[in-house]
Amino acid sequence: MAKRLKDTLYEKIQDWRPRTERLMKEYGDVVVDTITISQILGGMRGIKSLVSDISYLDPMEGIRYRGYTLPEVFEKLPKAKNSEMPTVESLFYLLLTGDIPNEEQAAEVADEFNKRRILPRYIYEVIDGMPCCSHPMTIFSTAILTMHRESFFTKKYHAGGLHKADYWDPTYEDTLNLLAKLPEVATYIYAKLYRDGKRIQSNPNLDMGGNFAHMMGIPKPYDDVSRMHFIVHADHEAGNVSAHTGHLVASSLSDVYLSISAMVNGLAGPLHGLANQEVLRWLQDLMDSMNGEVPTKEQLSKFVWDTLNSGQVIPGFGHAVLRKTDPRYMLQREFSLKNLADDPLFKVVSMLYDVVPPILREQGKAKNPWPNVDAQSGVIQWHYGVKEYDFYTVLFGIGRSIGICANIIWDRALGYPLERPKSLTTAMLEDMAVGIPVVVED
Ligand code: HAX
Repeated sequence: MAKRLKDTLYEKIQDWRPRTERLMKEYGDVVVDTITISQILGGMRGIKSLVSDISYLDPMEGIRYRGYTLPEVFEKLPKAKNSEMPTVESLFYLLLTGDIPNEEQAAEVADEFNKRRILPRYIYEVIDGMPCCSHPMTIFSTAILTMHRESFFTKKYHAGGLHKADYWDPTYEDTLNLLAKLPEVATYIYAKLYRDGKRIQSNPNLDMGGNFAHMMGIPKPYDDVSRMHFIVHADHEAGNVSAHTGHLVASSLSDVYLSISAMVNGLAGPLHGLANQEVLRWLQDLMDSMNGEVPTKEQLSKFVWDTLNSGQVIPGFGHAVLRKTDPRYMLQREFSLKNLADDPLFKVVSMLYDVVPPILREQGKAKNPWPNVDAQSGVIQWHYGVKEYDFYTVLFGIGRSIGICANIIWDRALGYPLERPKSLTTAMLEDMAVGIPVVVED
């Protein structure tokens, strides 16, 4: 029988700890980066100040999970039954341990999720009790926050006697309990908001992606859409708003319920995860202005310029780190070319891929004119009948929780401390700037 995930993880943690301890003890004074005023005032872009071994984002290549590119992840992970897509459970195993699981190891995660997926009764009541017109992300965050009372970590911590070296253990239990429940929470929010509360009971024989599609009531290949969606959104190294928020909040020893609820709130901003909703809203405005006809390239260019000239961003384009087309966009585009090539909205998205980058270049502001993950994801949802686009970021939130929880478990295992950078005043920056010659590059 294969070793259980938790035992494997414990061994990995034991092996890893001396590396972090050695860096801290023997090399703590090694300079990693220097910081400029424009970085401090410019949203800390590019400052190397976080550690994550779960994923790494190369500006030209895109994201790697545990050293694997996304195409490698999709190729190597065990597939769901009757499907081309890997299971989300196998991705969780990879992110947590760094190993590609075999079928049996992936099945253990699926089994753990199945045992833990039932929602406490009060979660339905909390969702039912939310005021009218609450955004699905607000409801999602609130539901997760409310489950804080379930936290093993918090109970054990307050009971006393929980050794720092063991913090990761109840955090692992909280993580499995939370991740298992997110599809149930999300599909109930969907049922409540858009289907008069008529929810579909989950099927314990299905994997997470399959079960999510089942609870949404959408036939194949939506199960593969869900698997792909959760996997591509799982992690994007540690500095983006959602990942950083999750890490920051967890660093105060808030449990995963508090931390993931907070990260969901960061994801809900239009410059981050909400961009997938914004893309669809913007596309709908475009289609309305075209009376539903697919626009010509000239009409599309004019619409893009009008958006820019009115002081708005083009949603789904640009990135704080990436400097090429997002591989997450490309993976979803390949799926779309195979499965929804004739969809009028997808045709427009394809045209935007040609039209927007030269315009953003001509405008000369965006450092990266290429599409990001959010330019594609909503169109696929729309095609399969999920047309309530303010729900899209909830789907992103399920995926992103997987990576952030894996990071939080490792943060605890490696004993990362409370995060507390230092702030300065503008006057202090001015004082530092005076008398220091400005370096002009050739
Ligand atoms: N449309 C218009 N202008 C854009 C732009 C876009 N898509 N992307 C960047 N710019 C502008 C910025 O607003 C900024 O303008 P100002 O100098 O007037 O402030 C200028 O170009 C320089 O920005 P940048 O350095 O290239 O980009 P940032 O790191 O500051 O911001 C963003 C990165 C993703 C926020 C940005 O590209 C953007 O707003 N994109 C549109 C929204 C979007 O798609 N967000 C999702 C990103 C992926 C993600 O996190 N998903 O969850």
